[in-house]
Amino acid sequence: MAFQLPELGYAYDALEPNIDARTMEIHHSKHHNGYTTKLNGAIAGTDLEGKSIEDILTNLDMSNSAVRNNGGGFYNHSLFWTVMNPEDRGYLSGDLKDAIEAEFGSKDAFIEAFSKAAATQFGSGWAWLCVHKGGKVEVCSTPNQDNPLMPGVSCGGTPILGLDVWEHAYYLNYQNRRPDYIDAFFNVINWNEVERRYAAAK
Ligand code: MN3
Repeated sequence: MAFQLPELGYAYDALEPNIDARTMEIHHSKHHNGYTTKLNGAIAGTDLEGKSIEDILTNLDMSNSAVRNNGGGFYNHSLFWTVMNPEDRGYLSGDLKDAIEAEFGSKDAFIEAFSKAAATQFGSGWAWLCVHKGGKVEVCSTPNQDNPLMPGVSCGGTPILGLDVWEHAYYLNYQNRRPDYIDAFFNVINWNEVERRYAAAK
């Protein structure tokens, strides 16, 4: 069964004014669709065909650039759409709130650390909140379409919140103002989904 482009779960304009409809449409229907198609092409007829994306990335041969770039792109965007929600955002609470406060001191200090990771990732990449077995959380960033599941990247654990800082994610609306895009992201985070992912991964 080939990988399928997942539905967004909301309309392209649902995250406005924080993320504009045109950006969302191109990002999902062109960029994410492209990663999905190329991933399927890269694994067709190999022993990776039929494996889960988590299995593929966790055991990835990092010299396999087609699977690294497109498998990462498929997984990262699939996560990204779910951690944003125009209506049901919830709020930081429960065990995840406790873990974030234990690591960073406060929600605001976490936001500062995550925003810094996103702003200082040079060129294209992602900022992440990851959880390690036992529940400890970590903020980091990765270049291109790499992610924390892959072997030998700068951070580990399971990503539970990710922010795309490729220019294609914000340039139409924000041009070079990546920090404004990062601030806007915090207006649309679906904390219920992040917390669900935390509970499943810790
Ligand atoms: Mn992207």
